[in-house]
Amino acid sequence: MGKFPNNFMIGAATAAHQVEGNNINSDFWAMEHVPYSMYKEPSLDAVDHYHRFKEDIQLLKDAGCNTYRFSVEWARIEPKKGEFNQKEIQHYREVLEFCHEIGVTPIVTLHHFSSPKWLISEGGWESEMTIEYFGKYCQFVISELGHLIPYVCTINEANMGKQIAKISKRMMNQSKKKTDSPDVQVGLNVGLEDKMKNYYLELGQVFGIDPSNVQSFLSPRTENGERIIMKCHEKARSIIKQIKPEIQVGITFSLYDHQALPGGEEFVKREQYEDFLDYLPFIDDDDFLGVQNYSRKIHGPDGVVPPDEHAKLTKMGYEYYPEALGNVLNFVSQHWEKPIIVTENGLSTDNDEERVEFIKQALKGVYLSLKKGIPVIGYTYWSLLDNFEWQLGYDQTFGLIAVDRTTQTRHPKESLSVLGEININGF
Ligand code: GCO
Repeated sequence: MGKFPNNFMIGAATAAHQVEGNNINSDFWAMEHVPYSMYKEPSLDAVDHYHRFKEDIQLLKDAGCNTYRFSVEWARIEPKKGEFNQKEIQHYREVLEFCHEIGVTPIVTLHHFSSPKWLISEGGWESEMTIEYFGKYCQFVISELGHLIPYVCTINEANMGKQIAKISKRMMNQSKKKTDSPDVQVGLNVGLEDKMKNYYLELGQVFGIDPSNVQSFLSPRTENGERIIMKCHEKARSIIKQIKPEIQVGITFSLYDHQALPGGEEFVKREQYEDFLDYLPFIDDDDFLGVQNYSRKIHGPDGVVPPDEHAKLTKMGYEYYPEALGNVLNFVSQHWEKPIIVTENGLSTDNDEERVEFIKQALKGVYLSLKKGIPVIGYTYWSLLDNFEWQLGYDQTFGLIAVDRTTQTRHPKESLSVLGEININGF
């Protein structure tokens, strides 16, 4: 069919907490370990990428890919407020130097969901002070490592807190409705509510604050929290540009392909506004936009319609729909003219042939977008490795490389070779 331009970036993405292991000074480590934890299991050693990054990045390169997106872990760099750790900076310096040495372009995310535990004790992602704190962390990282970094994503999925707020509102409403009816599920819901309450009580103790003030990055966010996140982004961008103006700076958003059935058009418009258009004023001065897409959402006259009974689902439970990516690029390009990097796209499946098909389809969407003149400059598949999928633990398998966690042995999948092959020879 065709080939991507020579300077097009193709590779895979990870996030520090999900792969490195032993992120002991982070809020997630605390949330995973309290009694009544909502996490299926703790991250522990994860896939030991902290010690095995060379092997992992080399596998990506050997397959034919040229780009690696990863995150620097704030909780490692600043484990205690104001105490910046040179040893950890040295670690990320080595990761970056290794990328350059073997000809892989690094894309660095400064914040990918996890934060230092102390930040949450200070009010977390609803506190004005976080703007200053985040700025200082970025200043330190970029002063030390900026000369090795061509692309920075300041914040991963900046719109996530809003999406989570919507989901938890929907869940609360459903559980209220159920308590009114003699439904067998009532027990389950009441049990869940009790568990949540106990969980938050424990978190309050661990963070030393009132349970209602525990605001990690994935907590439901208020409008004020939304503003704070975007101020953090603006702060980071201006600091980066002061230190190293040539670094290309962007942010990433989680973007569904919203589709309307007759009567669902208004819902689509609203979701597109809330997910993306709402943020445009804050990213006007960015150099690129990070698009993260996994599936579509269909809206009917009463709101979201579940996938039809014949639809193929991924292991995460949402629809297998690789065409979503091309559609999202199309939508985004109507409002954004600067470069776009697909910073995440992928699926969890135990059937790697399915992953191969998904990657081919999704990349065709990217290729056709490019042909239409949409300035996409890169694609990093989520994820390089099977890893810690937050609350769902290690059962999910998004990776191009499987990992036997008892020995930490890597088993590259066919999909890794296919991705590299597309980079080298096209379709
Ligand atoms: C996200 C994060 C990743 C996830 C991935 C799969 O998009 O939620 O960036 O950390 O692991 O999306 O769910």
